[in-house]
Amino acid sequence: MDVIKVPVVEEILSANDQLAVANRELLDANKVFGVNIMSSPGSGKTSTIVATQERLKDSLRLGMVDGDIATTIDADRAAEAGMQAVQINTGGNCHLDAVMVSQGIRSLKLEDLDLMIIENVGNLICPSSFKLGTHISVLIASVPEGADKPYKYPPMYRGVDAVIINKIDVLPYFDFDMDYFVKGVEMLNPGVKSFPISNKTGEGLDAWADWLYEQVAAYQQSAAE
Ligand SMILES: Nc1nc2c(ncn2[C@@H]2O[C@H](COP(=O)(O)OP(=O)(O)OP(=O)(O)O)[C@@H](O)[C@H]2O)c(=O)[nH]1
Ligand SMILES: [Mg+2]
Ligand SMILES: [Zn+2]
Repeated sequence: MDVIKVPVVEEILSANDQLAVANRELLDANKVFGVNIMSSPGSGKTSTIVATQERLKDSLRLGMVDGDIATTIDADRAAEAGMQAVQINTGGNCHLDAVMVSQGIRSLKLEDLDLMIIENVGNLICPSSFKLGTHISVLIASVPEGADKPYKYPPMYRGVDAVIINKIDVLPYFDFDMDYFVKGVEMLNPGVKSFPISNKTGEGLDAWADWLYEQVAAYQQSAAE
Protein backbone atom coordinates (compact mmCIF):
# COMPACT_ATOMS: atom_id res chain seq x y z
CA MET A 1 0.00 0.00 0.00
CA ASP A 2 1.27 3.48 -0.87
CA VAL A 3 2.08 5.64 2.08
CA ILE A 4 0.45 9.04 1.79
CA LYS A 5 2.75 11.82 2.90
CA VAL A 6 0.95 14.42 4.89
CA PRO A 7 2.48 17.91 4.54
CA VAL A 8 3.32 19.53 7.86
CA VAL A 9 3.18 23.32 8.15
CA GLU A 10 5.27 24.16 11.14
CA GLU A 11 4.24 27.70 11.85
CA ILE A 12 0.74 28.68 10.89
CA LEU A 13 0.35 32.40 11.27
CA SER A 14 -3.06 33.82 11.92
CA ALA A 15 -4.33 36.53 9.59
CA ASN A 16 -3.54 39.05 12.32
CA ASP A 17 0.02 37.82 12.74
CA GLN A 18 0.64 37.87 8.99
CA LEU A 19 -0.41 41.51 8.90
CA ALA A 20 1.73 42.23 11.95
CA VAL A 21 4.72 40.89 10.00
CA ALA A 22 3.79 43.16 7.08
CA ASN A 23 3.53 46.13 9.47
CA ARG A 24 7.00 45.36 10.81
CA GLU A 25 8.39 45.13 7.28
CA LEU A 26 6.88 48.51 6.42
CA LEU A 27 8.40 50.08 9.53
CA ASP A 28 11.77 48.47 8.82
CA ALA A 29 11.73 49.62 5.20
CA ASN A 30 11.53 53.15 6.60
CA LYS A 31 13.85 52.50 9.59
CA VAL A 32 11.09 53.49 12.00
CA PHE A 33 11.16 51.96 15.47
CA GLY A 34 7.68 50.96 16.66
CA VAL A 35 6.44 50.89 20.26
CA ASN A 36 3.08 49.55 21.44
CA ILE A 37 1.94 51.21 24.70
CA MET A 38 -0.80 49.45 26.62
CA SER A 39 -2.55 50.16 29.93
CA SER A 40 -5.94 50.29 31.56
CA PRO A 41 -8.01 53.44 30.87
CA GLY A 42 -6.53 56.58 32.35
CA SER A 43 -3.18 55.19 33.53
CA GLY A 44 -1.38 57.93 31.67
CA LYS A 45 -0.58 56.67 28.15
CA THR A 46 -1.22 59.97 26.38
CA SER A 47 0.44 62.01 29.13
CA THR A 48 3.54 59.82 28.93
CA ILE A 49 3.66 59.95 25.12
CA VAL A 50 3.44 63.76 25.16
CA ALA A 51 6.13 63.95 27.88
CA THR A 52 8.31 61.61 25.80
CA GLN A 53 7.89 63.87 22.77
CA GLU A 54 8.93 66.87 24.87
CA ARG A 55 12.12 65.08 25.92
CA LEU A 56 13.06 63.52 22.57
CA LYS A 57 11.80 66.01 19.98
CA ASP A 58 15.23 67.61 19.47
CA SER A 59 16.88 64.27 18.70
CA LEU A 60 14.13 62.09 17.15
CA ARG A 61 11.06 62.57 14.96
CA LEU A 62 8.11 61.01 16.78
CA GLY A 63 4.75 59.89 15.44
CA MET A 64 1.70 58.50 17.20
CA VAL A 65 -1.05 56.09 16.21
CA ASP A 66 -3.84 56.37 18.72
CA GLY A 67 -6.54 53.80 19.22
CA ASP A 68 -9.73 54.78 20.98
CA ILE A 69 -13.32 53.74 20.79
CA ALA A 70 -14.32 57.33 19.98
CA THR A 71 -13.05 60.93 19.68
CA THR A 72 -9.74 62.43 18.52
CA ILE A 73 -8.87 63.85 21.95
CA ASP A 74 -5.62 61.91 22.38
CA ALA A 75 -4.30 62.27 18.82
CA ASP A 76 -5.09 66.01 19.07
CA ARG A 77 -2.94 66.23 22.21
CA ALA A 78 -0.06 64.53 20.41
CA ALA A 79 -0.44 66.75 17.34
CA GLU A 80 -0.45 69.85 19.55
CA ALA A 81 2.84 68.61 21.00
CA GLY A 82 4.26 68.55 17.47
CA MET A 83 3.92 64.87 16.65
CA GLN A 84 2.59 63.42 13.42
CA ALA A 85 -0.54 61.79 14.76
CA VAL A 86 -3.32 59.61 13.43
CA GLN A 87 -6.47 58.60 15.26
CA ILE A 88 -8.03 55.20 14.81
CA ASN A 89 -11.58 55.00 16.10
CA THR A 90 -12.23 51.32 16.67
CA GLY A 91 -16.02 51.75 16.69
CA GLY A 92 -16.45 49.85 19.92
CA ASN A 93 -13.59 47.38 19.60
CA CYS A 94 -11.67 47.14 22.89
CA HIS A 95 -8.17 46.66 21.39
CA LEU A 96 -6.15 47.48 18.32
CA ASP A 97 -5.34 44.73 15.86
CA ALA A 98 -2.78 44.58 13.06
CA VAL A 99 -5.38 45.56 10.42
CA MET A 100 -6.22 48.82 12.15
CA VAL A 101 -2.54 49.57 12.79
CA SER A 102 -1.75 48.85 9.14
CA GLN A 103 -4.24 51.53 8.13
CA GLY A 104 -2.86 53.88 10.77
CA ILE A 105 0.80 53.60 9.82
CA ARG A 106 -0.02 53.89 6.13
CA SER A 107 -1.50 57.31 6.75
CA LEU A 108 1.67 58.56 8.44
CA LYS A 109 4.64 59.90 6.49
CA LEU A 110 6.96 57.15 7.68
CA GLU A 111 9.94 58.58 5.82
CA ASP A 112 9.75 61.58 8.18
CA LEU A 113 9.78 59.49 11.38
CA ASP A 114 12.31 57.73 13.63
CA LEU A 115 9.90 56.51 16.30
CA MET A 116 6.24 55.57 16.01
CA ILE A 117 4.36 55.09 19.26
CA ILE A 118 1.03 53.29 19.28
CA GLU A 119 -1.33 54.18 22.09
CA ASN A 120 -3.51 51.11 22.40
CA VAL A 121 -7.11 51.20 23.61
CA GLY A 122 -7.26 51.51 27.40
CA ASN A 123 -7.84 47.91 28.45
CA LEU A 124 -5.90 45.46 30.60
CA ILE A 125 -7.21 42.27 29.01
CA CYS A 126 -7.13 41.64 25.27
CA PRO A 127 -4.57 44.09 23.76
CA SER A 128 -1.82 41.67 24.80
CA SER A 129 -3.30 38.99 22.49
CA PHE A 130 -2.83 40.98 19.29
CA LYS A 131 0.58 41.38 17.70
CA LEU A 132 0.79 44.71 15.90
CA GLY A 133 4.25 44.54 14.36
CA THR A 134 6.01 46.94 16.71
CA HIS A 135 9.58 46.30 17.86
CA ILE A 136 8.78 46.56 21.56
CA SER A 137 5.74 46.80 23.80
CA VAL A 138 5.38 48.70 27.04
CA LEU A 139 2.85 48.41 29.83
CA ILE A 140 1.90 51.41 31.96
CA ALA A 141 0.52 50.73 35.42
CA SER A 142 -0.44 53.55 37.76
CA VAL A 143 -0.55 53.90 41.52
CA PRO A 144 -4.34 54.42 41.93
CA GLU A 145 -5.04 51.09 40.17
CA GLY A 146 -3.48 49.16 43.05
CA ALA A 147 -0.43 46.94 43.43
CA ASP A 148 -2.24 43.68 42.73
CA LYS A 149 -2.68 44.23 38.99
CA PRO A 150 0.22 42.00 37.84
CA TYR A 151 -1.36 39.13 39.78
CA LYS A 152 -4.84 39.74 38.37
CA TYR A 153 -3.91 40.50 34.75
CA PRO A 154 -0.80 38.36 34.17
CA PRO A 155 -0.88 38.13 30.33
CA MET A 156 -0.47 41.88 30.06
CA TYR A 157 2.77 41.79 32.04
CA ARG A 158 4.32 38.68 30.50
CA GLY A 159 5.42 39.70 27.04
CA VAL A 160 6.30 43.37 27.51
CA ASP A 161 9.78 44.89 27.22
CA ALA A 162 9.28 47.58 29.86
CA VAL A 163 6.87 48.38 32.68
CA ILE A 164 6.20 52.00 33.60
CA ILE A 165 4.65 52.72 36.97
CA ASN A 166 3.03 56.13 36.64
CA LYS A 167 1.55 58.64 39.11
CA ILE A 168 4.16 58.05 41.80
CA ASP A 169 3.36 61.60 42.99
CA VAL A 170 0.18 60.22 44.60
CA LEU A 171 1.94 57.38 46.48
CA PRO A 172 1.42 59.15 49.84
CA TYR A 173 -2.36 59.01 49.37
CA PHE A 174 -2.73 55.35 48.36
CA ASP A 175 -1.91 52.09 50.08
CA PHE A 176 0.22 51.02 47.15
CA ASP A 177 2.67 48.30 48.18
CA MET A 178 5.52 48.84 45.72
CA ASP A 179 7.41 45.72 46.85
CA TYR A 180 4.34 43.56 46.23
CA PHE A 181 3.88 45.14 42.79
CA VAL A 182 7.55 44.66 41.81
CA LYS A 183 7.47 41.06 43.07
CA GLY A 184 4.46 40.30 40.87
CA VAL A 185 6.06 41.87 37.81
CA GLU A 186 9.34 40.06 38.43
CA MET A 187 7.55 36.72 38.78
CA LEU A 188 5.84 37.15 35.39
CA ASN A 189 8.61 38.89 33.49
CA PRO A 190 11.99 38.41 35.20
CA GLY A 191 14.47 41.23 34.67
CA VAL A 192 12.05 43.47 32.74
CA LYS A 193 13.04 47.14 32.69
CA SER A 194 10.85 49.21 34.98
CA PHE A 195 10.44 52.96 35.26
CA PRO A 196 8.67 54.67 38.17
CA ILE A 197 7.50 58.03 36.79
CA SER A 198 5.23 60.95 37.43
CA ASN A 199 3.82 63.00 34.62
CA LYS A 200 2.76 65.52 37.23
CA THR A 201 6.23 66.24 38.67
CA GLY A 202 8.37 64.92 35.81
CA GLU A 203 10.15 62.50 38.13
CA GLY A 204 11.64 59.49 36.34
CA LEU A 205 10.71 60.69 32.85
CA ASP A 206 14.30 61.42 31.81
CA ALA A 207 15.36 57.84 32.66
CA TRP A 208 12.47 56.47 30.59
CA ALA A 209 13.13 58.80 27.63
CA ASP A 210 16.89 58.07 27.74
CA TRP A 211 16.24 54.32 27.67
CA LEU A 212 13.80 54.65 24.79
CA TYR A 213 16.27 56.84 22.89
CA GLU A 214 18.92 54.12 23.35
CA GLN A 215 16.55 51.50 21.93
CA VAL A 216 15.88 53.63 18.84
CA ALA A 217 19.57 54.48 18.37
CA ALA A 218 20.59 50.80 18.63
CA TYR A 219 17.87 49.87 16.13
CA GLN A 220 18.89 52.55 13.63
CA GLN A 221 22.54 51.56 14.06
CA SER A 222 21.81 47.92 13.25
CA ALA A 223 19.53 48.93 10.35
CA ALA A 224 22.38 50.97 8.85
CA GLU A 225 24.87 48.07 8.96
N1 LIG B 1 -1.44 62.83 39.61
C1 LIG B 1 -1.12 62.41 38.39
N2 LIG B 1 -2.03 62.40 37.40
C2 LIG B 1 -1.65 61.96 36.19
C3 LIG B 1 -0.34 61.50 35.92
N3 LIG B 1 -0.30 61.10 34.63
C4 LIG B 1 -1.51 61.32 34.11
N4 LIG B 1 -2.34 61.84 35.04
C5 LIG B 1 -3.77 62.20 34.88
O1 LIG B 1 -4.50 60.99 34.67
C6 LIG B 1 -5.56 61.22 33.75
C7 LIG B 1 -5.46 60.26 32.58
O2 LIG B 1 -4.25 60.52 31.86
P1 LIG B 1 -4.10 60.15 30.33
O3 LIG B 1 -2.71 60.44 29.93
O4 LIG B 1 -5.19 60.75 29.53
O5 LIG B 1 -4.33 58.57 30.41
P2 LIG B 1 -4.58 57.53 29.24
O6 LIG B 1 -4.01 56.25 29.68
O7 LIG B 1 -4.07 58.09 27.96
O8 LIG B 1 -6.17 57.46 29.19
P3 LIG B 1 -7.11 56.73 28.08
O9 LIG B 1 -6.53 57.07 26.74
O10 LIG B 1 -8.45 57.35 28.29
O11 LIG B 1 -7.07 55.28 28.39
C8 LIG B 1 -5.46 62.68 33.33
O12 LIG B 1 -6.34 63.44 34.14
C9 LIG B 1 -4.02 63.04 33.65
O13 LIG B 1 -3.83 64.40 33.92
C10 LIG B 1 0.60 61.53 36.98
O14 LIG B 1 1.76 61.12 36.86
N5 LIG B 1 0.16 61.97 38.19
MG1 LIG C 1 -5.06 58.33 26.14
ZN1 LIG D 1 -10.47 43.64 22.89
